[in-house]
Amino acid sequence: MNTLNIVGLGYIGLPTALMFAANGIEVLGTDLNKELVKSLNEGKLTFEEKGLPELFDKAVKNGIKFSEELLSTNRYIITVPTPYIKENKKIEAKYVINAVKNVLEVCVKGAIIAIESTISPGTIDKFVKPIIKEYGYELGKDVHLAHAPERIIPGNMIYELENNSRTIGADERKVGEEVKSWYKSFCKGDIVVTDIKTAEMSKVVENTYRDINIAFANELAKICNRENINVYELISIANKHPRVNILNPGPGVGGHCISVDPWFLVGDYPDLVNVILASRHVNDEMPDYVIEKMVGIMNENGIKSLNSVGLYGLTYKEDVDDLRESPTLQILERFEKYFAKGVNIYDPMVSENKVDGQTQNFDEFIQKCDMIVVLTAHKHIIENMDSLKDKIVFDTRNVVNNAKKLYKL
Ligand code: SAJ
Repeated sequence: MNTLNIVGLGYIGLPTALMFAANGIEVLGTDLNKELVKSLNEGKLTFEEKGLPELFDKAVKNGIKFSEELLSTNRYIITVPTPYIKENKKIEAKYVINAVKNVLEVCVKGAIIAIESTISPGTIDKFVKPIIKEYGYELGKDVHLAHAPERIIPGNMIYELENNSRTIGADERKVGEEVKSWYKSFCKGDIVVTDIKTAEMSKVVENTYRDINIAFANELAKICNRENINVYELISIANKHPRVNILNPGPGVGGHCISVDPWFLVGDYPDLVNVILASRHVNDEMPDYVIEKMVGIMNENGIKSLNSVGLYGLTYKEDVDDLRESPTLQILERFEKYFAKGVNIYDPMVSENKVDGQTQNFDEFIQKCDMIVVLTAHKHIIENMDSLKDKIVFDTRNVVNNAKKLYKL
């Protein structure tokens, strides 16, 4: 088989490229970012993820290559970012469009381009197919398209790459089966082949489902707070019902997926979305709710300044180093807006100071703060629970069991 060119070596592209290579496929990973390519060529990984160093070693042994330049070949997987446009909530497809254009410049006749980036339903029809025409290629003959959305979760990417089932969308069945055969080189899960639009929709729907269910848990937390009911006990009781599975409330929904993808549906179907939009609002308002409770706890305990308050956790969830859309960053944005200065910040997963008030010294952080707000449930805080025992703790993740005074969401 010919070399597989993976275009975009971020959180999804890199592990995917390594996985193909580790399983015997000849792979070239391409990225526009010179520094990133240089770092990979020097054997240095660009982010932390369980099992990634071992996978990297295996892929390098099998001859994976990294370059800023694309290769002239007949199979490509595009894994570039797809943010949304803040003003109208529609997809920002420019990175996908550029990647497709770059591929069309070099690909051989009959090449398959599989887009793995999350895209809103209709993106391939609206944005990608016209480019193929613009380049004078005939779709289905000179170039073939597929959509192969990813499903892996940061923190458990390698396991999920191998074991999750996947969806491949292609309007030509033969192409769908061909792309399926690529992924079969490492994927032990079912691989379902469908059309492009259904595949596009399935990905966005999966993340929207989770957003809605987290919003439900967050709304319950607010209701329980007013009624003085322990929301975690309530959820664990309700979950004993065989058909109920409520998720956990938290300080908000971060990450590049769940807090982003539902907006694609809002942007494209504004007259139809109700539950989806309401859930987005509930989750987006959680940082405000955390601040409101935080201020209440400070007042109750006579804490007058943020200088003696610490936020534990900067990343969007536990045991990853990813800060994208993180609830803590959203809380800090609100502080900045109201000139609320002086809060202390610590995150064991973020080894470079990214925000004002951040320290790399956990002991110093603990010493300085009378009150700690736990915003991310890293293993580190569970292992260092003892250091919280003399503190006022506001635990938004329900992991702390040992504090002078303990408040939950
Ligand atoms: N969260 C809660 N309560 C919960 C679960 C999560 O507040 O009960 C919060 C997390 O703390 C985090 C956010 O939600 O801030 C999202 O975290 P996550 O672990 O649920 O998901 P992601 O964003 O890391 O990854 C998701 C996954 N999608 C689904 O589970 C449907 C993953 O499988 C996708 O591949 C990924 O999005 C993606 O790239 O689309």
